Amino acid sequence: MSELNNIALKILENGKGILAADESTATMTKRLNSVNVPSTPENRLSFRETLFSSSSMNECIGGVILYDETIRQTSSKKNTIPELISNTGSFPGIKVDTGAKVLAGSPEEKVTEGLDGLRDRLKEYHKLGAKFTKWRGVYNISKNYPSKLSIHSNAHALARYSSLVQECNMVPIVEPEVLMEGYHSAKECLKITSEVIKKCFEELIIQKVDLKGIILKPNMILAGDKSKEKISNEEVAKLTLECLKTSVPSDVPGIAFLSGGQSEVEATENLNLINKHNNTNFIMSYSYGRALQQSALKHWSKDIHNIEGTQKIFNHRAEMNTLAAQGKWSKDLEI
Ligand code: 5MM
Repeated sequence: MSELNNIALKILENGKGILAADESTATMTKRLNSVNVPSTPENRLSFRETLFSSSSMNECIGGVILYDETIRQTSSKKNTIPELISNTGSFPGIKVDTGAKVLAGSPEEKVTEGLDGLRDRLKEYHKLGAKFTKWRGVYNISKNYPSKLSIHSNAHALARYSSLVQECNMVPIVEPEVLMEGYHSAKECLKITSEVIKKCFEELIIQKVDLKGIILKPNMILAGDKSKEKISNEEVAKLTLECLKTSVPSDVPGIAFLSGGQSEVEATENLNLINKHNNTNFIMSYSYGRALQQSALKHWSKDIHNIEGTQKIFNHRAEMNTLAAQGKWSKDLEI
């Protein structure tokens, strides 16, 4: 088990974070269409390979979460994508859930599926080079939601998934995402997120998951995107730390936040303040999708052959977030 603890710590060492490049084909198609690039397997690979061969991979990106299509693809230099990532010193990981589906008994909510046949899929991913995995449960805040049923069902699935992943010698990333969409206040986000995380750990313990061999991927505590309330970045950091301090067992080695729709700089600034005030023993880093890729994708779409230009933009974001993961970022470093 100390092997899993070592992998988790290595992924997040020295301010390193995780690049979430595990968009399903449907999501990646939306992202590519938004910048007028056709979503073909070649284009999806071309953008991702551009990121995975950037120089910041070495110093900043401890792990990359892949999607099933990508883990099976071959780079332009003829090595597999997991090899390309491992050669930079980073760890390849894989999203193993099969998506959030309507929750029976509470049809306005979702439960994440993918447990059937998971043990065999994990063995295959492990052979393909994966060292860690990801599963994401999603929760909406509104008047009557999330329901106890959704909190319980998603926690149960996250725990069963984690147990199978550790059995197969990989580190599970546990991602309970309380969505930013909605009218809720930051205080409500704090209350719900704390409840959701506590329930996850209750279930993880029942399923005998070794907490030293996981990484938690939570949302930060924010007011809903449609709420009138505006809270400061300092307040986001304070509430986020309060939430994690009271709901995460101390055995957990590391926390890697999702960006959840925050702008690139906002996600960096909040992470920086969290680390400046970090009064816990947890490593606090990032596992960003949109907040690492947005500007790079925009630039790449203008000329997909301008690899260097795209890498420069990606490197900058990765470097800024790695500084933030050590509380060393400041606004004047942004270009
Ligand atoms: C990269 O996006 C992932 C979602 O893909 P699908 O919705 O297509 O399954 C997502 O799970 C991601 O890993 C996290 O939500 C973090 O991404 P953001 O953009 O919130 O940092």
